[in-house]
Amino acid sequence: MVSMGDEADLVKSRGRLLLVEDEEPLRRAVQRILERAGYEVVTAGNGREAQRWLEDTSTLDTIVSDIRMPEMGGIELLRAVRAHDLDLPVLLVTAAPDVASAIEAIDLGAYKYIPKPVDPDRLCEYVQRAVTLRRMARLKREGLALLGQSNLQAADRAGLEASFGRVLDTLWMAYQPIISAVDGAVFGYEALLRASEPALPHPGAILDAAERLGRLQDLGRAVRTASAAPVAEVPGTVLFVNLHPYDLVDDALFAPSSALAKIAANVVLEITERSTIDAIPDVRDRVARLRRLGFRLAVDDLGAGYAGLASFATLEPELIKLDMSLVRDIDSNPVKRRVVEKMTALAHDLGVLVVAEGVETIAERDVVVAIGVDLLQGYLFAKPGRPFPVVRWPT
Ligand code: G
Ligand code: MN
Repeated sequence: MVSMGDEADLVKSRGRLLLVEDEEPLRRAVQRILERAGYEVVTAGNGREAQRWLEDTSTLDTIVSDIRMPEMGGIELLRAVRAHDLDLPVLLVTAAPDVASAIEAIDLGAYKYIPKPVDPDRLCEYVQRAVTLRRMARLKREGLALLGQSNLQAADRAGLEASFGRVLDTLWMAYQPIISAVDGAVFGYEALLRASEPALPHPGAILDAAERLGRLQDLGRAVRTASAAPVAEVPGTVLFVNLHPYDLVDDALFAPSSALAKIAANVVLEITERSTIDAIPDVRDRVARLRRLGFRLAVDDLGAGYAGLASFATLEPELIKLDMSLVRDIDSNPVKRRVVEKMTALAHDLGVLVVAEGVETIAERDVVVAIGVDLLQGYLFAKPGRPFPVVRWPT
């Protein structure tokens, strides 16, 4: 919470920024823009000079840094920041990010790229959002502390690393059946991440930790290997595996010798519509390579409230999975019903199969079946469990 003393400070400043830029005229210009927008700005001429501000990052709300600088560049600075502060937003300014530094920056949780020449309005907009994020992260930590929750250790890197290590050690996959809407026969199973680590109690928290620690690749590889194991023992079983967009830049995903690639003809890779994949370098080429290995693709969480159908156009999926928010109460909500009808018709025009996720009631099932959805998944038929839960078809 903001104490009274801080409130007085807030009137003076909208936030405290560290600006790191080696070209002095540009540094001055950007500083002026930010100060006019109401921020307090401290500056450094390169990453090394910036380091003295990192001893206590709690006084900073956001870093704005150039990438290419003498002595110590922006990516190295970002790495130094992440060594002890997991949520200080870092905005990177660059003329042209190359693929390698872009990947590393994503890995280290860079907040955004700002292209040069710097557009003042865009800069201020990004900075404002970053500062807000920083304050939200602070409030969340303080709130958790007040509640005495163990997630508090997510605030410090060592604690989070230990928790994440225990996740990798105890990781297992639950499987949830995906069944035919026509006769309830099993079509396949979605593998869902589970672990016994109290500090990271659900898949969202685990993914968040992996992202903050730059360990998404390790998590993705562990998930894919674990997912494939029981399925490979029952030949012909169709497996649905969730990919994080970041997995698409991991070469291991494209290795024909991987456990998953060996059963690729029976694997559907789910990629969520919630985050954009268009930032991934050569994404279309990567998708084509997955197809050549034999994988099918699904857009997950379709209609989850995020804009556009960007990943649909990029992936040209064989299947779409309608988000459970569209399925919930569809029997009493004509708008959802029309949306699902339209999406299903569109998908069928394109030869795409439609899965309805999160079906919980008989009434919901009956409506999506009447609409002509192809496949069903949800607690009504089976909860996720160890391989392989039995399906119910209640009447
Ligand atoms: O993002 P994705 O669609 O892959 O997430 C699937 C999640 O939804 C899993 O965590 C799974 O446990 C959960 N889930 C599966 N079926 C149902 C359901 O019928 N109702 C609800 N509320 N959650 C479900
Ligand atoms: Mn999914």
